[in-house]
Amino acid sequence: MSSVLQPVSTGGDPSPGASPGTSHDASYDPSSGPSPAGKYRPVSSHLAIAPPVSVVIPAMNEAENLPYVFKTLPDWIHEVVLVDGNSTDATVEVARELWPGVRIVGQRGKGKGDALITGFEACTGDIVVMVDADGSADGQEIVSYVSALVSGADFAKGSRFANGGGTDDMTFIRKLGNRALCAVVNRKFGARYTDLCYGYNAFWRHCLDEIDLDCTGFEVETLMNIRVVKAGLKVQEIPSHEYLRIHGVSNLRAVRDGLRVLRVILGERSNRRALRSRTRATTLAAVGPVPEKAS
Ligand SMILES: Nc1nc2c(ncn2[C@@H]2O[C@H](COP(=O)(O)OP(=O)(O)O)[C@@H](O)[C@H]2O)c(=O)[nH]1
Ligand SMILES: [Mg+2]
Repeated sequence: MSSVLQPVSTGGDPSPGASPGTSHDASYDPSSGPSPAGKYRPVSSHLAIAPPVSVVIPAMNEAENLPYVFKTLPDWIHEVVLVDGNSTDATVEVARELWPGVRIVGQRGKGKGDALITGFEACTGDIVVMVDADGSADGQEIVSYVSALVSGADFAKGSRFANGGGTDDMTFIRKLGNRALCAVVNRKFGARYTDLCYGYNAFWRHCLDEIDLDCTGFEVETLMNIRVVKAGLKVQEIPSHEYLRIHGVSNLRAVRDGLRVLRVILGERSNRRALRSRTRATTLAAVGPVPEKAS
C-alpha cells in the first residue's frame, strides 16, 4: 500500500509544533483542478485522503475563543476561511496570529447565514467543513465528517442527539424547540434527523449548486438540512459533542430565531407537493391548450 498512498508534501516540519496555516499543501494548487492522483494526506493513523478540506468559521467578536478553536484544528486541512462579522474586538488580528495562512473574508450583510454563504463562496477545497468560533466544537471530530464524505456521503451532518453525541451548551428550552422543529422537518420532508439546528457540518462543495442557499440568520442550518434531503443527496449523521461556549454569550435568541426556523420550514415545499405540481404542469403541457367551446 505504501507505494500507492503518497502523503502530500507539506513543505515543512510535520511535527505537532510546526506552525499551522503556513505550510499546508504547498505542492498543490486547488485552482489548477482536482488533486493529482496518488497524492494523499494522512488524516489519521488509519486514513489518508486526496481531496483538499476547507474549514469555514463564522466569527463575530470571538477573539477570546479563537485560541481554543484553532488549537483543535488538524494541521492537514487545506485552508481556514474566517468570515468576520464586523467584529469590534481583535478577532481578525488573533486569527492571523494563531493561523498565519488564514483567509479573512468580510461579510456583505448581517447574520450567521450570510456569513456562511460568503465563506462557502470563498472556499477552494473540495470538502467544506463549517465550525463555530465560540469554542463549542472540537476540531478533532473533523476526521469523522471527512471519513463519511470520502466513504460515499454527500453531506455529513453533525448531531448532538445521535448515539455518541452530546451537548453542554443547550438550554432546556432550546433542546425542546430543536426537537419539535426537527420532528416537523422529518414529517414534512421524509427525513430521519435526530438534530436540526447544529452548526457543525461538512459537505462536498458540489452540494452548494444543488441547495442554492438564500437566507441570512441562524435558520441557515435548517435550510441546508431541508434542501439536502429535498435534493436527494446522501446525508449521514455524525455524532458530535457540543461543548460550552467558552467566553461571551450566544447571539441566538430562542424565540426570535425559533420563529425564523419555523418560517423556513413552512416556506419550503415538501418533495411530495413539488412532485405533484411538477406532474400537473407536465400533464397540462402534454394535453396542450383547452379548445374554446363554440357558443
Ligand atoms: N460572521 C458572523 N458570525 C456570526 C454572526 N452571528 C453569529 N456568528 C457566529 O456563529 C457562531 C455561532 O453563534 P452563537 O452565537 O454561538 O450561536 P449558538 O451556537 O447557536 O448559540 C459563532 O462562531 C458566532 O461568532 C454574524 O452575524 N456574523
Ligand atoms: Mg455557540
